[in-house]
Amino acid sequence: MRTQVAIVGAGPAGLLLSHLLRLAGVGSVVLESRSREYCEHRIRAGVLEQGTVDTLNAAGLGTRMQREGLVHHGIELLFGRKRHRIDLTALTEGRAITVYGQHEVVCDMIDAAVEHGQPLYFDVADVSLHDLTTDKPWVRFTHNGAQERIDCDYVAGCDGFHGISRGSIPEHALQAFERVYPYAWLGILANAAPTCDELVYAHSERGFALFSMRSPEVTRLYLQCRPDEDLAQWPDERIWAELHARFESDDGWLPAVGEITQKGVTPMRSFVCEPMQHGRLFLAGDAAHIVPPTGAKGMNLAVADVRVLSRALAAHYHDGRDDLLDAYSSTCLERVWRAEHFSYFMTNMLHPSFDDTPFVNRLKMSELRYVASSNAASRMLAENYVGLPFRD
Ligand code: RFL
Ligand code: PHB
Repeated sequence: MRTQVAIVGAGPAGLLLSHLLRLAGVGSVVLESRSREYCEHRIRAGVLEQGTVDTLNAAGLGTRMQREGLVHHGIELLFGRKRHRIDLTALTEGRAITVYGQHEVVCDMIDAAVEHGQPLYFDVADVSLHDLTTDKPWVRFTHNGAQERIDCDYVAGCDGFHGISRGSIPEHALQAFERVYPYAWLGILANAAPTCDELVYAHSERGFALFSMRSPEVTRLYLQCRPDEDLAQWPDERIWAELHARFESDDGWLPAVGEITQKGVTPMRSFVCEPMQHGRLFLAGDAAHIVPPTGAKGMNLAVADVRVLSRALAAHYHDGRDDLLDAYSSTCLERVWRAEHFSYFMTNMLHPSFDDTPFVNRLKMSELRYVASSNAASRMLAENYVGLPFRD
C-alpha cells in the first residue's frame, strides 16, 4: 500500500486529521487497533470549546452536533455550601461551550469516513513505524492475520497516551514533563434527567465532585477517589450517597438518581513530550500530551493539534512550503502549555488532597472565593475554559 500520510489511531485526533486532509486533497490511511464498535462506545470527554465546535462545523461534521449538542453559557462552582455561577459568555465577549459526548463526535467522523470511502482499518495489530528520519518512512501492521506494509511521506502518531508512536522516538530525542496526582475520578453515566442546566464543579471536604450531562435524559457524574480505587467497593447506593454528600448545599439542589449504565475510574496525570515531532513522525493529541480532566481540555487539544498539522501538510503538498511543518511542534506547544497550566490550576483548586496541610486548605478556599467574586479572576477562568481563539 502507498499513501501520503499514514495515521495511527482512530480517536478524535486521527479521525479528524484524515477528514481535514481529505478536504485538502491529501491522501491518508488510518490504522486502529480496536474495533469500530469499541471506538463508538468508548465514553470519555463531553465539553467542546467554541473553537472545536467551529472547526467541526467548518469541516462539515457538525450536523448532528448542532441538533443534539447542548450549548452552555456558564458553569457553576459549588463550595462552602453555595453555588457560584461563572458567566462564560458575558466574560468572554460571547463565547460558549457545547456539551456533546466525545463518542458521538467519533461516531460522526467514522460515518463521514465510511461515506467518503476513506481507508480506515479497525482491529489491526502489531503496528510498527520505520525509517522515520528518512524521506521514505513506512508502517508495518497485521490485519486479518496478514502482514501489511504502508509506504508513505509522513506518519501521524494519533494513538493516544498508551500508543506505540511516542515510544518509536529514541529516548534521547524527547524530553518528558510529568505530574501524577494522588487521586483519580470515578465516573458514571445515569439514566436521569439533569437537574441543572449547567455543569457544577463541587469542592467539599469529602472530595471533589462534578455534575455534567450527555442529553436531556442522561446525567454524567464524577467523584474524586483513590487512584487504585476498586470499583467493586462502590455499589450504586454508595455512589449516590457520596455524590449527594459532596453536592450538599444551602439551596437543596441535588442531581437526580437513576439507573447507572456505566462506571469507570480515570487516573489523573499531566504529561507533555517535547518536541511533538521526530523526523517525519508528528505526534498529535494524547500521544503527545495529557491533562487531568478537570479543565475539560484533552479532546480540544487533540482537535487543535490536527488543525495545525492538516494545514501544515496541505501547505507542503500544495505550496511546496515546509515552514508550517517545521513550526508544528512549537505552534502546538504554546496552546498545550496554556491548557496544561489551566488544568493543573483547576485540579489543584478543586481537589482536597490527603497531604494538604491546613495552610494549603485555607489557600484553596481563598482561591475559590477569589475566582467566584473577582471579575478579573473569573474572566481568567472563563477565557481559559472556553478556549483560546484560533489565530489562523
Ligand atoms: P484517543 O482518544 O486515546 O485515541 C487514540 C486511538 O488510538 C488507538 N490506538 C492504536 N491504534 C493502532 N495501533 C496502536 N498501537 C494503538 N494504540 C492505541 C486507540 O484505540 C484509540 O482509538 O486519543 P486522541 O485522539 O488524542 O484524543 C484524546 C481524547 O480522547 C482525550 O484527550 C479526552 O478524552 C480527554 N478528556 C476530555 N477532553 C476534553 O476535551 N473535554 C472533556 O470534557 C474531557 N473529559 C477526558 C474527559 C478523558 C476522560 N478519560 C476517560 C480519560 C473525561 C474523562 C473521564
Ligand atoms: C464530562 O461531561 O465528561 C466532563 C465535563 C467536564 C469536565 C470533564 C468531563 O471537566
